[in-house]
Amino acid sequence: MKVLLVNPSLNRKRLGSYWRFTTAVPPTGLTYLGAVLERDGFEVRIYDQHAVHGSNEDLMAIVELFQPEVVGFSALTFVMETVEDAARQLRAKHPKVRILAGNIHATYFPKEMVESGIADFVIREEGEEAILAVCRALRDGREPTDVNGTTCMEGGKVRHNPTPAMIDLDRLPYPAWHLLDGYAYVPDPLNLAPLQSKAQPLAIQASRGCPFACTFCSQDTMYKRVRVRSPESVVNELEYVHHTYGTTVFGFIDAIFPLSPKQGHAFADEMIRRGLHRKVTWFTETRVDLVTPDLLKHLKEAGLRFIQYGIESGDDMVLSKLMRKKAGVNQARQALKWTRDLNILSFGLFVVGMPGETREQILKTIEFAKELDPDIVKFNVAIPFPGSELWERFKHRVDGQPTWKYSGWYNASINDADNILAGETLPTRELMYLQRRAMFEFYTQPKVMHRYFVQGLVPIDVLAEGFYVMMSELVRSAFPYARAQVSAMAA
Ligand code: B12
Repeated sequence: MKVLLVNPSLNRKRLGSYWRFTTAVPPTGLTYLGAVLERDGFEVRIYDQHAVHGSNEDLMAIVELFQPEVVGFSALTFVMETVEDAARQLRAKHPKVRILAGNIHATYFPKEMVESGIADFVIREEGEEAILAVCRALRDGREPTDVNGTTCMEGGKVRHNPTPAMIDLDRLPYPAWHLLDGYAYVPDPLNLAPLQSKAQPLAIQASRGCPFACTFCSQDTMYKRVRVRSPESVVNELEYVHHTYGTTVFGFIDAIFPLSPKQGHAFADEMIRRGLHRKVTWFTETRVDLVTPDLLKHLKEAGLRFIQYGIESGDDMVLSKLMRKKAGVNQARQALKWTRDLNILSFGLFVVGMPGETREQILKTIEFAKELDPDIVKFNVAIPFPGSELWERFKHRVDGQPTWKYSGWYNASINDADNILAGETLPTRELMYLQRRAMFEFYTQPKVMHRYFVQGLVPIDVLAEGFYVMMSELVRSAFPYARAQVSAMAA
């Protein structure tokens, strides 16, 4: 039986020029699903529509060619418009195809997705065991209405089957990377020169879940318990993938890696003991309060070249009260200094526009980013992601309306009417403008430009593209903001 798994595209119109700059990182969840299905004899293809900026017309052409019995969508909140449209087209053109949906958005809106007919079966939380059970039943000609971890329609009513026990990570096969042959992935949005490699950069996962509960994140509710693989098992996989696919650059996709100095040191020891630190380099995302100079040094010896830190804000009150981050600005200062001293590249991630956050606090965050001086930064506007505490607090505002509508945040023409947090934060247009200004202010600093242009940290084509996107987004957001200011003054 044939199964097509799809990583959907973001909506081009909503994204504006950011569309050209969406990062193509391998969809690891789909390669895990592909691996369990192939092990059971299914014929699997992955269409990474996101990576190739593909359309639903392209998807229909692939369905026409491959003729799958099952199509499964990776349904994150931001891609729901694409999924909905694709499902509509599939129903019209290929009515026999059974549609599955998984990932975060499907996990939190299973009822809505099956009732509206977008999906026949929603697979909640981790997908490996449930997708196998659903596909096996379909292969055997049975209707899989009773599979644990799924939601579907039965006799005109929604059937919500119980959530199964969490998966033992050590029993999973390695991701089926061959299913992504032909796609071009990059290790980070700016494709930093020291991280480039001839072979594809691929992903590795050492844990699922997160022990922290930041108010803007859904990781702690999507995976209710943290599970960590042994360092041996992780290094076995790295070694296997390196030998099989020639991979020399790996990215950890854990919420946090390492979760503790103990886990980090044990992993580094194992990498060095096997000599893998001479063959591969890797990057990761962690917290500023979980690193020490010793740990960073050891990780660097083991191949670490690039760290992403969720720094979020330059104001301790925002960090502790509004975000419940449990890490402060001084810890960020230290971590960034240690990282730079060791010549490890860094990526600072910031969030602006939390409910209750003031203009002054946002401006402070912009200054703080410049002071910390990571190699790359990204400022996101706070979004109430389904599954997060922020969402729980404000979801009543969108009752009965399509939830994905409120994911159009990066659209500079968005106004308060489309903003679920309107009234709780700065006016939407001002927030959009400040976010774009933050990027502009950071990237146009002479020291940053010097690093990029003179030292060649960022490839020239990416630089040109990046500057085009940054300028056009700044202009796109500045006009509506200025207009709003003028009408406020007139009133
Ligand atoms: C790698 C990554 C990406 C990759 C790959 C995304 C993908 N679709 O797989 C890329 C770069 C493409 C990406 C893009 C985006 N991402 Co992203 N990404 C991540 C990251 C870091 C890891 C995800 C991962 O691989 N996990 C490991 C695998 C094993 O788990 P998984 O993906 O959850 O898959 C399991 C289940 O969800 C389920 N499942 C998943 N898909 C399917 C499909 C079917 C049919 C079934 C049955 C089951 C199923 O089974 C899988 C195996 O158990 C997470 C943060 C994190 N640390 O988790 C953010 C995260 C998922 N991304 C996020 C966001 C916001 C985005 C973007 C919108 C960013 C942007 N502004 O461009 C885009 C969306 C584009 C898209 N097409 O999905 C949010 C999602 C929030 C939400 N509610 O939707 C997260 C949680 C980060 C965050 N906290 O902000 N992302």
